[in-house]
Amino acid sequence: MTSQGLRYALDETGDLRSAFRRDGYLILKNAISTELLDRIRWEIEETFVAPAEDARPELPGINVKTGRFQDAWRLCPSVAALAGESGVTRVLEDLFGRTPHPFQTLTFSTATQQKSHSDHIHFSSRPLGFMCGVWVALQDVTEENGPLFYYPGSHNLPYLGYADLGIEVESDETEPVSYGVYENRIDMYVRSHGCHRETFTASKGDVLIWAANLVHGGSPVSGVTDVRWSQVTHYYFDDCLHYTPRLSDEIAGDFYVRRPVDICTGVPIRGVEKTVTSESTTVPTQDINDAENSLLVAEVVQLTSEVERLKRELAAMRNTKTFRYTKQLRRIYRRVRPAR
Ligand SMILES: O=C(O)CCC(=O)C(=O)O
Repeated sequence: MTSQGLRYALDETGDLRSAFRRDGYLILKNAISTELLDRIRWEIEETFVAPAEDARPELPGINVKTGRFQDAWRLCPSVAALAGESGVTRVLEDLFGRTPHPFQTLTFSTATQQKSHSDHIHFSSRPLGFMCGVWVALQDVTEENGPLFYYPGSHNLPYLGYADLGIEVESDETEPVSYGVYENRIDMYVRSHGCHRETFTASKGDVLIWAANLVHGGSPVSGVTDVRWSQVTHYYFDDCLHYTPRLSDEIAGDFYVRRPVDICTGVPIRGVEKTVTSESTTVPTQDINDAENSLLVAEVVQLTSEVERLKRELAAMRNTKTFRYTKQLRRIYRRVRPAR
């Protein structure tokens, strides 16, 4: 990142972390070199768009017609270079206190016009919040060509999944329908909690970092063209359970676990395995309690027998001639002792 971009973020917000915590997003102006941004567009065009349809490389997630190029980093090194851009990753490390790992890229040549959602529904973590998206403008974006929108502060509302919004998923086939219902309900939800939509009319090279639970999307196109080059990179952090709430039944403890890999290093992101079931969590606890209980019971038994032994000793002592004799003496002494 140019020092200009980082200075903007610091000047505008004072403290990066508190601004990110308050708003759920952070803007870094003019943070990426034009050379890298242009190279991404050129590589995508050359690799996927220019070749005849039957000569195009077959990669899942690449859709030339809709202008959506998922994980183009597999064939375009510049896409990976942006995902690992050190100026951005340094800011992420500062915000989260852990090393960020890019695990997915979405490069777009057109406005996405996606409805409201938070990334939490697609990519989440336990502990919650250790995931973020980084959006980069590969060209200037205006009010007309479908700017990114977001609801500042919405990330501070509860993390909601389908079940929390009263959406039932019956099967894989009905899931896309449920997702449409989710988009409408999450939008209604954040607005009913006082959040207001803002749009990001970005200049080429501007970066917006969003928190996992920030509700955002793409505005409709209102001008003559839907051309709008941008790239989103999704990041995870080490030592979390990485999972997909959309495909999980969290209430039943059934997590759809992901095994993400760092795009830049090829190394799996260190995850926490979800191997603990309800049985195995209760059994050791019971074992510990049982062991503690046995020790306590043994102690009580020992103390009770000690008390019994002392009682017997006392009774025996009371029966001795010495005790009876000294008892008389103690009585006399109490009567004649001098007053204090
Ligand atoms: O770029 C956009 O218009 C929206 C992107 C978005 O919502 C996403 O990638 O999650």
